[in-house]
Amino acid sequence: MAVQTEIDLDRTIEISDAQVRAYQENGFLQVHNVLTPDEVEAVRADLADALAERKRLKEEGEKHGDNPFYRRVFVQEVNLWQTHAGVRRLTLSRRLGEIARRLVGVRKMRLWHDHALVKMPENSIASDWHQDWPYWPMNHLGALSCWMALDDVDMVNGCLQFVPKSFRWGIYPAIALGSGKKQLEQMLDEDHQAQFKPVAMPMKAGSCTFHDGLCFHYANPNLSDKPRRAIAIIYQPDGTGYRKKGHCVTDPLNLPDGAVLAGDTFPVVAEGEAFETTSYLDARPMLAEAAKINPGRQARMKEA
Ligand SMILES: O=C(O)CCC(=O)C(=O)O
Repeated sequence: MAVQTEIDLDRTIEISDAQVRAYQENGFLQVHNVLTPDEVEAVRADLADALAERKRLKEEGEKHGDNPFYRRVFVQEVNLWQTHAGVRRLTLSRRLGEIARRLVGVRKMRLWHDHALVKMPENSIASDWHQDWPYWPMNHLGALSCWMALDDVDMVNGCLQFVPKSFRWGIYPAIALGSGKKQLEQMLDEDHQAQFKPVAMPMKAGSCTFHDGLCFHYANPNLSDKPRRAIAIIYQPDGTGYRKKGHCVTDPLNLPDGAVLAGDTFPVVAEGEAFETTSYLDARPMLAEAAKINPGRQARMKEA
């Protein structure tokens, strides 16, 4: 039975111009106390309920079942908003959606998907350095994740770490998370290796980070004795198109290449006037340019 809790996640919170500038300059932003302690409690209960419900509904042997390392990175469940009313309230909330819209500077922001990311304590391995966008079947840049901590996080239990400005390094190949390989060193261009100065984001439960789909990020293994619970909600600017490639969210939809990702699966989460700050999307390299910034990286990946 789904737990229903009384919280109002449509109340928005103020994001300053300085925060927007920081996001657009670095490709990530930490925002403290986005959820109150009561809201964190409610979301924790909803998440536990949604995960239990999903477990009951699902057969064993899912997509990542063939990679024994994947579950050591994290237990991941995608689109819990579609099966649980409590999670839906958070995932579709204006509070989070409006921050995402403000940071990117677009008129309308849609959901891409949510996912629970629970890093279990025993036998845990790192969430390898990666960019998210290469996993997504999109033909536009600009999608971003809100990573909401549902436990206090630090370097011991696997807080996120980001590399400032790395979202301007272009598109690197998608790496196999949990493969246990040190792929990044082989993959990075030399100048990017020199600029690779990660920043850790410890924070309290109810605080979150937003990161661009091309920002390199990572988390240590969870060395604590408790699960590290988080839910990440991924947003895409309205008008983002489909790039034909396998993905659990779009596979059942049979979309034609180039279709706009809209409709009930990708609801609008925030909409409003254009912002005075120009959208940083305008200043981003176009997809094709970003992909060919350094063609040598593909070759190095093949060698690795
Ligand atoms: O939760 C983690 O450990 C990694 C999260 C991540 O890669 C993401 O939210 O994009």
